[in-house]
Amino acid sequence: MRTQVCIIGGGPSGLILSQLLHKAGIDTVVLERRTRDYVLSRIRAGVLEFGAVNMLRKAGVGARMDREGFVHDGVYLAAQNRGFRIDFKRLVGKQVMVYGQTEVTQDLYAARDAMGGVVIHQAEGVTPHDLKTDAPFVTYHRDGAEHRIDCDYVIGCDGFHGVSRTCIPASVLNTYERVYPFGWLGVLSQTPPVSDELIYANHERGFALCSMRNENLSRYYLQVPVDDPIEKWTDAAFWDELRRRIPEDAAGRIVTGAAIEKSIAPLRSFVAEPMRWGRLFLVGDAAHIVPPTGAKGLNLAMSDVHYLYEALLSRYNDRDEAALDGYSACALARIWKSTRFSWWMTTTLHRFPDQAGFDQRIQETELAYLESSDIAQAALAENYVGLPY
Ligand code: FAS
Ligand code: PHB
Repeated sequence: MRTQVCIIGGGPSGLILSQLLHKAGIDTVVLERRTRDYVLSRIRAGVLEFGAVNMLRKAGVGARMDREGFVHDGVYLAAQNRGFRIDFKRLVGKQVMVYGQTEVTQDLYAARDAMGGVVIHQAEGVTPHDLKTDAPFVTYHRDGAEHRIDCDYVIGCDGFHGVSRTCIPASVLNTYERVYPFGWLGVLSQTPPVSDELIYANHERGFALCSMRNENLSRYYLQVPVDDPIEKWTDAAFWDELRRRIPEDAAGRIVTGAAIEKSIAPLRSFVAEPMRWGRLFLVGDAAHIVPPTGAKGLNLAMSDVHYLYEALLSRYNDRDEAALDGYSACALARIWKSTRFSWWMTTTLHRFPDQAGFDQRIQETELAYLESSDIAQAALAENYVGLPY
């Protein structure tokens, strides 16, 4: 088989890149290791920056999001049993969209099907070859046979544990990492959200986040030891701890219910440089991971796609490779700014194991300063709604 752009990974970044290129007349094939059902069973991000919203609309995939998503003008921060609101719309004139990554991925798959896009599932042992030549190819196994795809470019949209980043020689690749000494226990419950907008709560017992998916589907997170056995967190234990960490008025409104999904995820900041090796380009989690505190993971994948899509368009339409040559530096500039914001949100809102009373007071003062200063709030708002592409 031959295609112009071979994309490894059928998550949100691989799918939207394939969709955008297809709409521009550029041929792609997506190779996904898992079944579609498995990919769609993952519960992940919940907040879309306005840039990501525009990307989905541009890809012709925004209709259900615009119908069913929730536009949020702001967010609440809380500490010491009281909260205050950051008004994005008033401060920076922008908003965010609350619409789950699962829905985004579902909509992208539907759009690929509608356009006859080629997404090959259960592609095992995907291996890029000859990346430093002008005739790269990718091999994979499926149905007991080996297959080969010749292409112009290979795009690694295969996430943190994918194969593409490993194709960049260790002598060339630089990685930067911070592993946080805690995890997030996430719970999905068919209960009405406790608040009309998200609540990020700092508490001496640990961080809590109240989010949602729709008017009867709530998403909550608690900071917990990353090695906690999930069995320790019965529904009752979860709801009791959540009530302790958020302001009493919100705790009093919580409607509890059975968890329909419960999992503990580790938190890390990770950036790999460069995001290109010959004809291989890295996108999304294949190149970077942020702690979900800033709601940036999926949104950074979207801005990577924006830069790479525009660069491939220049190459194929105008035979101009300058933007491809500049992709890595351009994407990394925005990635590091979002990495900084996600690190700041995480270090300000979480309780660290070795944290002294002084550190807790500094965190509370950081939030008190935010509450008192429109300038400080505007800085948070411009990062949360998404820095310009
Ligand atoms: P993805 O990991 O989504 O997709 C990569 C795809 O490549 C997968 O389908 C995988 O099966 C496939 N693949 C991997 N190796 C392959 C191989 N060798 N061959 C073929 N296919 C291969 N972000 C937020 O903004 N907010 C959140 O709350 C949030 N919560 C998260 C919770 C968890 C548990 C995790 C893991 C991530 C979370 N994220 C969150 C980040 C997440 O949303 C990512 O940023 C987003 O999925 C990035 O999309 P992709 O880059 O497409 O990578
Ligand atoms: C979510 O709704 O899953 C969510 C929202 C905001 C975050 C992280 C996760 O910062």
